[in-house]
Amino acid sequence: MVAGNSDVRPVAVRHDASPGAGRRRGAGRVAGLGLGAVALLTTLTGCDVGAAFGGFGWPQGGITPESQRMYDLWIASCIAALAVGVFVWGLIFWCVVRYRKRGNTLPVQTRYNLPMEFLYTIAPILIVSVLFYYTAIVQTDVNRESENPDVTVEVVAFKWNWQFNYRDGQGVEANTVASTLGTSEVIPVLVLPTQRSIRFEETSRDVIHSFWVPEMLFKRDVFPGNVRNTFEVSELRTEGAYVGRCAELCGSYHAFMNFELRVVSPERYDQFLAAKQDGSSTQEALQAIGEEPYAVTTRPFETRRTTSNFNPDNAPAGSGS
Ligand SMILES: [Cu+2]
Repeated sequence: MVAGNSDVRPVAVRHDASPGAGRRRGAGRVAGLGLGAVALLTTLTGCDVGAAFGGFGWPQGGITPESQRMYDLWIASCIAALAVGVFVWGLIFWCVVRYRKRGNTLPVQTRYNLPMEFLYTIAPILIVSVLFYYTAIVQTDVNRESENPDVTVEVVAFKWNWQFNYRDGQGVEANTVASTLGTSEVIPVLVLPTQRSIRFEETSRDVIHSFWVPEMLFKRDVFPGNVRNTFEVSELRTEGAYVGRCAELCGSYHAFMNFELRVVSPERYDQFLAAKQDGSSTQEALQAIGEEPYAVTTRPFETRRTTSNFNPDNAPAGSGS
């Protein structure tokens, strides 16, 4: 239809001389001021905006500075996306109203408007570049490891539990000074202090697991073999008990592979470690510093497998139908 219409003029037509141009320029200025004000307001009250909208789906209540930085990045990205979204929705509705069909005359065609095409090619690239820039900064920050962390703990994962080794240094060469081993009866409790930087060094005895404490808003895979995944938190801010989980499907009891992170004051952490080194069990050492001896956020899993319900006929392996 368009091709056959001799009235089509593939050039942009300037409206500056039309009677309504002044009014439109004024409206544009008001809209621009409004957008600027909204942007300024959201920048100034960024944190409150995040809280008001439930973190835009991001979990709140992270207990490390790293989790706070990731949260801030998410909130800022959401606000930026919403600002772009509101602007685009505004343009769409404005066009729908302003250029609604009024007759059979073909509207002004604005193809090959180079400045416009340049703008909507450059603008997304700029937006993505800014997002990439801040993402790279936060990611580098979260992955940063210090020369000499205050505490180093070796996380050993196996089907289907955890062992936590408190180390006297970094790397495989360091020695374990105290250890906590999880069993089917007792959930392993990882005791760590506030106000100190903590390095986690991960290794697996069998398959790939993943060390995850939801309140740290961070998880990292635990690999078997000689790959030693590490990460660090610059501090744990809030004392308390936090459930930890395996976040990598690792077999039948993956869902029950829980542990507990118990964050205590640095003084009580030192007392706990001293008690462990003196030969106390983790439960005795926890009791010695006035903590609950057993996990309070999760409990040992019940396998519910006996010969009567799992393999009632006592059929030997390989004889299944
Ligand atoms: Cu696992």
